[in-house]
Amino acid sequence: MKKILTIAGSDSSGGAGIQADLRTFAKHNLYGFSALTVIVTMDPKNNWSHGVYPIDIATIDAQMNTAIDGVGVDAVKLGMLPTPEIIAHVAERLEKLSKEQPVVVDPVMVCKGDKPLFPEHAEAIRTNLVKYATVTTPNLFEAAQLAGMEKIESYEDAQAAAQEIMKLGCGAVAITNVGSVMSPKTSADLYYDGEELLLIEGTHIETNHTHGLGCTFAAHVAANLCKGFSKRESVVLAKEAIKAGMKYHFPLNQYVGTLDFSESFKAIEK
Ligand code: PXL
Repeated sequence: MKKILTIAGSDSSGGAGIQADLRTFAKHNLYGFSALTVIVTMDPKNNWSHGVYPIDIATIDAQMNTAIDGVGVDAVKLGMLPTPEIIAHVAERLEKLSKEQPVVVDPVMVCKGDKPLFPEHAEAIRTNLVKYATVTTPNLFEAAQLAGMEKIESYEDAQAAAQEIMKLGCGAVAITNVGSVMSPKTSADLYYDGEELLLIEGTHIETNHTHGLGCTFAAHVAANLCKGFSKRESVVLAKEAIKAGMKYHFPLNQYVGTLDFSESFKAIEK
């Protein structure tokens, strides 16, 4: 039984974070477990505004000791790491681990909108974390931050960002939703590993039921790498799963919705 660890946050609404990761790992028939870095809440009485409650460093360290030293891992997925201190601690563990096991770095910088969680946060991810990624999976905002660009507004910008991100030392980058800045709009993702540049097509769906999509995509990439697929194949298969799940997106409440998990798994089982 292959074991895959997510070092990430809890999304109390269930669509993103470790909830999305563990659901995804289970469907891949992997042994998924977690080291929790932060708890995120949403306020139903206040326009679904987010609360971000980081876990203390000692508790995160103890979880990583349990999981990495005490159990052992075949792959690691990183999600929300809410402070530069937490990023530094996780990076320390990855220095050794990433030489032996695949690591997916989802450089989570925002929950909603385009404001980094903390001002120094994006910079810490850029300088400390991305170099350990077998594959990193930024969205457009995160890719611009990693590349030191103001904004990604075209396919050409996205290509330039992918080139810059590779210079940080990762094995490959998959920028999600690049199709949203192309004409006509699609949901295409851009894969680049330093040699091959691949636009992975997807149809644009007009909906705000996109909560947890980034986490779920990155979790599929990590699960596929854990099972032994190549970087490219892991990303292509992850996109297939997301496309299948988005066909049946559904609301969680008046504010957000997400993809249909069981549909996305049918794409894997094929
Ligand atoms: O989708 C980004 C994200 C990642 N991780 C956690 C979250 C969210 C967004 O809400 O809550 C824990």
